[in-house]
Amino acid sequence: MCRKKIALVGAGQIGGTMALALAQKQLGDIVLVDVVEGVPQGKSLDIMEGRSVINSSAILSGTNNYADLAGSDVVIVTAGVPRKPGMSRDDLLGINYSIIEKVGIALKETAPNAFVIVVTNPLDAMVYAMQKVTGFPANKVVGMAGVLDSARLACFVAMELGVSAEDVQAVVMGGHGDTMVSFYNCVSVGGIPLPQLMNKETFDKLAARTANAGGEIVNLLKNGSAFYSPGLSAIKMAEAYLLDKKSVLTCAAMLNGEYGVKGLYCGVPVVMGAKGVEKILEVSMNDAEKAAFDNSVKAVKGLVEWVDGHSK
Ligand code: TXD
Repeated sequence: MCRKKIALVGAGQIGGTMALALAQKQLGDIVLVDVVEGVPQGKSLDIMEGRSVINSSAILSGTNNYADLAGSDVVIVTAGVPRKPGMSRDDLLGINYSIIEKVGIALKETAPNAFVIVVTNPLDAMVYAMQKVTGFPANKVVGMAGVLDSARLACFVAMELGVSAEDVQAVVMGGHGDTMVSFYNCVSVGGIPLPQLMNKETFDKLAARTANAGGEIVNLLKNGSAFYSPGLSAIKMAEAYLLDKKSVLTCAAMLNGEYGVKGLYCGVPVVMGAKGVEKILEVSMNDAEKAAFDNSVKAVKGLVEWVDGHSK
């Protein structure tokens, strides 16, 4: 059992999923924070009561007070609203920005040394806003999207080939929106490059489903967005940091000239360990992939300009 303090800001669908996964993995003690009275307290108590069933000694608590974030080692932020059918992630910009700003101001006061993982949409703009509001080093503020998008593509490839998803590794980069880019040459199936097993036409269909995978679930749920796989993806990032795993994960990281981009957060593969983002890995792209990636960066830029125009 690792006795680090992990704060989950937002105790909704993803927050609750993460609390359970963290307790099962015993990655630390868990504080759930939300503005709704009773929900963080109720969810943490519910999991506390199940600990003897899952053999966990994690301690969970729930609060409506940001002061309880004090001394957190890791903070995962899902505070905000999810989309409903017919909405794009970008439609959440205004409402979620004001929430991220509040949480960021609180984090600056209470947990200046934390590793911060932002999950709230529109992801790339929200993680940019969080870094800007807190002023924390960019390697300690990251966004979760690429782990999820890559897992979705890996799932669809595994389903198509009839193989185990655990043997498929995939890379989906760019902004977490309709313009995200799936890389044909970066998928491996048990170490075998995908182009040896699947033609590009089939892959393109799976890539299109990946770009729309969040919307597919929103349309099914009708009253919210995906939460199990997003929650598990964020925990994978927290684990890489807490256990200094040097994991290669795709996440929204601040680019400083890599891929020809400077000063923007965008989904790229990184090495994640005890220093947070320890290195950004540069994937070589063909002309079509580079054009698609640049188009995705352009979409992120538009949202970030809005944030810059609204931040104090
Ligand atoms: O890949 C990704 N990054 C994502 C992101 C994948 C799926 C969903 N993604 C986004 O995560 C989604 O669009 C939302 O913006 C967030 C959270 O999704 P979730 O499904 O967990 O939403 P809920 O269930 O509505 O939970 C949000 C909680 C809710 O309990 C609110 O009361 C709370 O956030 N909330 C706050 N907590 C703390 N502080 C403030 N200010 C606050 N405002 C709302």
